[in-house]
Order: sequence, then structure tokens, then C-alpha cells
Amino acid sequence: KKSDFGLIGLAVMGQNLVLNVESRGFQVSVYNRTPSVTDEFVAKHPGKKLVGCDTLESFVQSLAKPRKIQIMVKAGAAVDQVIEQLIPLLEKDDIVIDGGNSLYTDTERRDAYLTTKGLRFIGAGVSGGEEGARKGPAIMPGGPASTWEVMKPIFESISAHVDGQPCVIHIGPGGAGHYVKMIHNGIEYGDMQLICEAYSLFKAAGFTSAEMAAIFNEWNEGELQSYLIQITGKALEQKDPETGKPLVELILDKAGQKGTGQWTQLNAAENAVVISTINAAVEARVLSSQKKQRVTASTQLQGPTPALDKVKAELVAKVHDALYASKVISYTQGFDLIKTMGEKKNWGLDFGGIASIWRGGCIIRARFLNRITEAYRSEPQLANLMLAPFFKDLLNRTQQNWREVVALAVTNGIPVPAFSASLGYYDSYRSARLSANLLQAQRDFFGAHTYERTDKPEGQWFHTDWPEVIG
Ligand code: 2AM
Repeated sequence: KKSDFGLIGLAVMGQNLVLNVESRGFQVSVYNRTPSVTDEFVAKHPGKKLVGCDTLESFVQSLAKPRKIQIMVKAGAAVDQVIEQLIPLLEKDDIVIDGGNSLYTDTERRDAYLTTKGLRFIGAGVSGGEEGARKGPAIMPGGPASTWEVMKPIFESISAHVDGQPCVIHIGPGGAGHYVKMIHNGIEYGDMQLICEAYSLFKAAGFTSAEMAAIFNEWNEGELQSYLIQITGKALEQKDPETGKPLVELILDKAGQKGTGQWTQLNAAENAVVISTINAAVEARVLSSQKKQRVTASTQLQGPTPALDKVKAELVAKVHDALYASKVISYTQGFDLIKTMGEKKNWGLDFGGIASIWRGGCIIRARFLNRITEAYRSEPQLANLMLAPFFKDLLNRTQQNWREVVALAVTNGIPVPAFSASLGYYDSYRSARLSANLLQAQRDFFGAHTYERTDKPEGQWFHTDWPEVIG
């Protein structure tokens, strides 16, 4: 019997996806560049419907037509190399799926290229890490709708499910799937940083690790319920086996990144979309990585002595609101970017559907995503998520505490770049009049850029002969 599905690249994600697909009743052929990895993997799983192949030729021959081949190799050149090796072996209408973290522009290029070869291509973002791959990830496939229809039964059966709904929808053509996965990762950066800022305030106020764990555990029972809040509570409970101390306090405060956050930043800059919360999160990682410089600066640049212990009692409820409101801003900005690109590319994106598939499998899974789905379902053309009834009420209810938290952080010298960037966006967006009138005066002053007036119809442009400045 020929296999229903083939997978190339047996690193952990690939292996777990294979086991997931197999567990749903499909026979899976597997291939890895280093054959010993294939042999060991198959030997480790006796009795499963797995076909190990040591050559790409035998792998391709073992698959039922149209062939469905998922590539799970390192993003970048390796994907192109595998595709090049596959092309001469494949036949018209065979389907190649790239399930790695590819840059969406690479996906667009590969989609166009494989189409010229008579082959079908899907660029699918797969989120959820190793565990998600094994038990059910969120999947964001991009490519032609007709190809999605062929892949749908397999993707829907292997994805996570929430309320009986699979956490996979056809995102759109071409690079849409990998694009949405990229924004998912940007949002993930934001969520993580916001939680870390909450932690830093609690820490400065003198909460113990056990007390902080209890706060996050409790938050996970309420509106903030999410995977990242949940693992934060668990992480804070963890003791170092050697010293018995809270493990988190022993971990070096130097964060890495793999680049999807920066891709999101670049894309936002190209499209002139404000994603200040995500930017703050990416930049916070950059500053964290400059540990040596920070240690030097800490003895040279002055700040206030934190005195948050006095407000300890009221801090929990306030930080809760600051975190929740900032999170709403982060998603507002992320969806603004998705909407902007979706329209530019004509992808026909379903924003509510995107939020709903993020409810399961992936790192940002959270209860509150339902609210985003509801907002877009009731108003598909919603310009800004903050103006949906639920989020408007939420922000109006939390904004006072949010401000007080940012103010406390500022007066106590505790960095909260993502909380404050979010608040800056909120206060700017809700300002009927900003200070850009002065900006326009400056531009007209030095560059004769002209300006419009509040007392004249829009579209009429004025220039002033400003006084000459000497020196
Ligand atoms: P390997 O076991 O032969 O190294 C993650 O690195 C996965 O991608 C591994 O399964 C690895 O195979 C595979 N991989 C990396 N570069 C590759 C390439 N150029 N061609 C094929 N597979 C590759």
C-alpha cells in the first residue's frame, strides 16, 4: 500500500508531526538527509504505519498520487535544496508543503516557481512547538484554495481542536499562511514581554517567587487565562534542584531571538503600521542581550530607589489591568498589520478565523481570542480592534489602573517599555487633536511642505513666509 503522506526532515518537530499524522490513521513515509536518523526513528516506533526511506527516489515512489510531501527542514536555503531535489522526481499536481518557519516572501517565490513546474505548493505556518506538533498544533496554510481542499482532511485531523473546531483554516493564497504565522510570532513576543514587565513590578515590590506564582496561577483562572500565563506560574514555582532556590532567579537575564520578531518589525515599517508594543518587546530582548553594558551603566547612570513595597497590596489588581489593556493594544496593532497587508496583497483574510485558530495548539492560545473573533464576526471591516464594544469597555474600565502602573514604574525607575508603548498608542489614538500641527509648522518652516488649516476645507494647502532665522 502506498502512503497517504510523506515527510522530509526528521528533527524533533518533523518526528512529532509524523507521529501525529500517523496517529490519525494515515500511513506516513519518512525521509531524512542523514539516513541513520530515519532508520532509528522507524525502529523506535514498531507497529506504527511508518515507511522509512533511505533515498528520495524510494520515498517519492512510496507515496500515493497526488503525492503530499511536507518539508520540515531548517528555514532558508535547505528548503530550496530539498525542493530542487524533489522536482525531477515528482509528477504534475503533486503537492509540496513547507511546514517550517519560512519568510513569507520566500514562500511567494517558491509558490510561483513550483507552479511553473506544474506542481502545487502550500506554505504552512505550524505553531505549538514540539508538544503542539505531536498532539495538535495550530496550522496556518497558505496556497491555492483548490490545494487546501486536498490537504484539508489531513490538516484538520492533526491540528489542535477547541470547542470541536479544528485550529486550522485556509489563510489565503501564496505567502499568506507564513505571513500570518510571522505576525503570530510577533504577537507572541509582545505577550511574553508584557508578562515579564508585570513580573518586574512584583519583584520590585518585594513579592516572593511563590507569591508571584500564586498571582499568575490565579490570573490563569480569569480573563487573562492563557498558555503563557499558565507556564509563567509554573516556571515561578520551579525550584533549582541543587540549591533549592527559585530557578527563575538563577537564570541569566539575557534573551535570545531567532528573527521572526524582527521580520515583523521590518514588515510593519514597510507598511507604516504602528506596532509599538511588539517593537518594544523585540527591543527589550536586544537590550537584555547587552548585559555587560547594562552592568557597567548600572553603577554610573542614576535613577530613583524603588519604593514599591508601600503599594504592594493594591499592585496585583492594577498590574492585572495594565497587562490586560496592553495585551489588547498588542493584538490591536498585530491585527492592524495583518489587515493592512491582507488588503495590499488581496489575500481575502478572515480576521475572525485567524483569531479563532490561535485558540489552540499555539503559544499565544488564550481565552480572550474568542473576543477578537466575535469583534470581527460582528463587524468584518472593523478599522481598529479597540473600538469593538467588548474592547472599548475593557479599555475604559482598565485605563486608570494601567496609567497608575506606568506612572509607578516611571517614578520608581522600573523599565516597562511595552506597558508604556501600549499606553502611548492608546492615548495617541484617542486624541482628537495631536501635536502634529506644530510638526506641520516646522515642516513648512524649513521645507515649504505646506499645511492644511482647521478653519479651512480639507485639501486646501497653505504656506507661510516664516521669518528668517539667523545663525
Ligand atoms: P539532517 O539530520 O541530515 O541534518 C533540521 O536541521 C532538519 O533539517 C534535520 O532533519 C536535517 O537533516 C534537515 N536538513 C537541514 N539542512 C538540510 C538540507 N540542506 N537538505 C536536507 N535536509 C536538511
